[in-house]
Amino acid sequence: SSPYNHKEIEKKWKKQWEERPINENDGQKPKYYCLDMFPYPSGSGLHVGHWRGYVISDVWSRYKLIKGYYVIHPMGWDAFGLPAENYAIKMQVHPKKSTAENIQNIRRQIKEISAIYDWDMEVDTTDPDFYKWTQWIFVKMFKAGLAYEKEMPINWCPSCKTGLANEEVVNGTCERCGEEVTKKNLKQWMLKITAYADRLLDDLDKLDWPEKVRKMQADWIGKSYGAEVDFKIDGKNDAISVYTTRPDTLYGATFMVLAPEHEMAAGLATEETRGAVEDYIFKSSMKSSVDRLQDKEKTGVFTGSYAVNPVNNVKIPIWLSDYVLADYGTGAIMCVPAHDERDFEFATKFSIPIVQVISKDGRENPKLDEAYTAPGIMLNSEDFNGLNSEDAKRDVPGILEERGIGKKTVNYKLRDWVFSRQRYWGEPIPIIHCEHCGNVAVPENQLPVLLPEVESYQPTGTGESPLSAIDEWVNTTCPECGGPAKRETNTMPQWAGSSWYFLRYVDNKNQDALVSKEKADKYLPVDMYIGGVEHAVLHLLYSRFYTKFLNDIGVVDFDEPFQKLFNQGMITGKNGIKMSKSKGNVVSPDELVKDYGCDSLRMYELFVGPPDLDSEWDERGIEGVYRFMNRFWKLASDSVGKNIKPTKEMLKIRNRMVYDITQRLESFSLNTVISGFMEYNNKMIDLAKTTGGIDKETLEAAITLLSPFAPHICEELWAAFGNKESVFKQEKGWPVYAEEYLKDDEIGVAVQINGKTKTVIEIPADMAKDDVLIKAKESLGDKLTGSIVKEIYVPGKIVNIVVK
Ligand code: ANZ
Ligand code: ZN
Repeated sequence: SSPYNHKEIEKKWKKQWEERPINENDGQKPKYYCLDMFPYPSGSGLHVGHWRGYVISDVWSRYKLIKGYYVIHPMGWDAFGLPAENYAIKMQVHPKKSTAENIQNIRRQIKEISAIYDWDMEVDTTDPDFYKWTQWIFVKMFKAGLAYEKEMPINWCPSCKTGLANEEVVNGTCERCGEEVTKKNLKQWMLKITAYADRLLDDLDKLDWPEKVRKMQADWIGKSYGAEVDFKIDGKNDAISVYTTRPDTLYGATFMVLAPEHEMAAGLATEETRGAVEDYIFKSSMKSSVDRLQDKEKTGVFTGSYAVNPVNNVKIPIWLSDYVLADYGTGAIMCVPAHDERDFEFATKFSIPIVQVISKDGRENPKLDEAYTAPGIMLNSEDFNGLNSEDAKRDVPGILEERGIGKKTVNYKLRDWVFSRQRYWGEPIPIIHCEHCGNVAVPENQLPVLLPEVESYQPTGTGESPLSAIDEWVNTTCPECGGPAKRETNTMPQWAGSSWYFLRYVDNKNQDALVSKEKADKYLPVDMYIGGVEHAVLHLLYSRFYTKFLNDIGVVDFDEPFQKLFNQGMITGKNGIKMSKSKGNVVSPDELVKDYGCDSLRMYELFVGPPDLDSEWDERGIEGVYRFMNRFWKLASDSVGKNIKPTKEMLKIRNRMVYDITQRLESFSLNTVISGFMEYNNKMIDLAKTTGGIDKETLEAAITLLSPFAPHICEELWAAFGNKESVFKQEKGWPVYAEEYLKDDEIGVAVQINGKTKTVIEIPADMAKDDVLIKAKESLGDKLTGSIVKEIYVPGKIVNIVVK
C-alpha cells in the first residue's frame, strides 16, 4: 500500500466536504444543537490551546452526525468590548475595521481545524442586524420594569476609566487591566436579575451540568435563610435591625457592628467619640475595595453608644467596622465572637467579652482559642439551655416574630446587574431622556440605534461615554412628546450580546423577529454547550436570565438555554503557565498541521490529558500520535480487497473496541479514547501477522469510531473499502457491539500443592470441575509426588491438591 500522505488526503477531503456538505438538514432527522462558546476575535490569532475546545465540540458534533442527527454547529463572534477599543485608542484604527480584520483572520484559522461549522449561521455581535435585537431585548426589559436607572457608587477602574460590574472585579482589581478598583457615584442602568433569583436557583436542578458549576451558580445567587432582629439603642427611641443566619446564637451577642456607610453610623457618635467616628467613616470611604475585602487585620471604632440585646436586655457596645458590607442584609450585624471567626478576631483585638452559647456537650469550655462554629448543645441561653442548636436555629425566628422583635427573612448575595459602560465600542442603550416624559424607550421600529462614528475613542474619564461628545447624535426629539430630548450615551457591557447569541444562529437573517417561533421550536434550545470553565458563573447566569425573560414574553417556549454543559480545561505552556503572547509561550498550530496533519493535531489535542482538566503542552507527544496514524493507515490499507474472514479473535476485538470507545466517548474521557485506539490498533496489528489481515467489517467499525477524531484519514480509508457515501453519512450509523463478546472467557486459576501455588492454568470460565482438576494435575507434571488425599476447587480461583 502507499504510505500515509496526510497533506494530500486532507486537501482532498476539505474540498470534497465543501462541495458536498456532510451535515444536511433533510427535515426528517432529529436535530442536535452543539454549541461552542463563541470567541472574542482578538488580534493575536489562534494557538493550540484554542484548538482544544473546538476539537472537542467537533468530535461530539460528528459523533451525533453519524448517529443520525442533523447537527446545528454554528460559529460567531463576540466582538464588542475593550481590547478592540483599547487598540483603537492606541493605533487610531476604527474598532469596526480592526474587528473585521481579526474576524477574517480567525475564521480562516478555525477552518484549519476542519470542524463542521455551518458558516451560513454565523453571527457577529457588532453587526447592526444583530445588535438591533440586543437593543430590542433591552427595550422589552425596560417596558417590563426590569431595566432601571439608579444613582449608585459603582466599581470604577481608574485605568480603563469605566464602571465595572461586580463580576468584573477580581480580588479588588479590574479583570481586564489589573488596576485597583475604586468607587464612583454615577447614574447607572441596572438590570433586575434579582427578580429571577429564585428561578435561577431552583431550575439548576433541571440541568445536566457538572455539579461543580451548579454549585458555583448557587453560591453566586447565595440564598440564605435567617432572621432580622431589632436591637433598641440604649437611651434612644430608635432601633437597629441586624441580619443573622444564626438566630440560635442570639444570647451570645456581645457587641454590634455597623458598616461605616450605614445611615445611622454617624448619629451614634457621642461627644467623646465624634472625632474618631467621623475619621473612621471618612477613611473607609477612601479605601479601595481590595483593602476592605482582603483579610487584613480588622479595624474598627467604638461609637460610644450601646444597643440592648432583646432576649436578655444586656447592653452591648455598638462599633463601626468595614468588615461589614453596607449592601448585604441590613448593613448591621450582631456579633457573636464565640461562634463566628471574624467576630472572634475582632473581639480578641478590642478586648470585648466572649460568651459561649453552644458547645459539643452543653458544658462551657474554660478557654476558647477559636470560634466554635459547629452545631451543638445550647448553654447560657435561659430557656434554650440543653436544646440542640439546630432546633433553636429553626425555632428562634418564629419566637422573635411572636414577640414582635424580629422576623424571618431570606437574603440573596445576587445583586442587580450594573449594565452601563462609559465606553464607545458597545451597543448604545436605546433610551431617550426627555425633560417632560422622563426616560423613553426608542420605539421598536426605530431600532437599531446605530453606533455613530466618533473622532476619539478615548474615555472621557468624567464618567461619560465618548458618545456624549457628538452633539448631533445626542440631541434628538422625544418619541412621545416630540420635544427636544437627549440620547443615552452609555453603552452595554460585553455580556449583552453573549447572553442571547445562541438563539440567533438558527435564524440569523430574520429581519422581523429575533428568532421565528417556528425555528425556535424546531432547533432550540442548545443540547450541548462546550466552553471554558471561566464562564461557569456569569455568562451562564446571564444567558439563563435572558432566556427566562424571553420565555416570559413569549419569544421562546423553553426557560433554560443549555441542557448539557461541558467545561474544558486549558492547554498551558510549560509549568502550567497560561499560553499568551505576553508570556512568549504560545504554540502555533500552523507548523504542526503542516508537519503532522490536521488529523494528528486533533488527536493530540485530546491525547494530552483529561479534557476537563488543564494540561501542559508537550510538543514531542504528537510524534506518538502520528506513528499511530501511520500504523493504522498501513493496517487498514493492507487489508483492502483481501476479503479476510473474521476470526473469533477479530470479532472479540471489534466488539470490545466498539464498547470501550463508545463508553469513553459518551463520558467525555477523550484522552482515553485516543489511548484506546492505540491499544486496539496494536492488537489488530499483532493478529494480522498470523491472519494476513483484518476483516473488512472490523476495520470499517474502527474507521467509523475514529472518524469524529480524525475525519480526513477515515474518509480516505472508508472510500478505499469501496464505500461511495461519506463515512459520516453511512446507512449503518454508529457501530454497535454484541454483549457475548465482552465476557472474559478465559480465566487464570492458581494450582497449589498443600496450599503452595506451583503454577497457573488458563481455562474457559465455565469449565466443569472434573475437567479443571484433570487439567490442573496435568499442569503440575513431575511436581506432583506422594499420594493425593484431597482435591479442592474454589471455582474460578484456586485448585489445591493435598498430598501426603
Ligand atoms: C450572627 C452570627 C453568629 C452570624 C454566628 C454568623 C455566625 P451569609 O451566610 O453569608 O448570608 N452578616 C450579615 N450581614 C452582613 C454584612 N452586611 N456584612 C458582613 N457580614 C454580615 O452570612 C450571614 C451572616 O454573616 C450573618 O449571621 C451575620 O453574622 C453576617 F455564630 O449573625 B451572623
Ligand atoms: Zn417627551
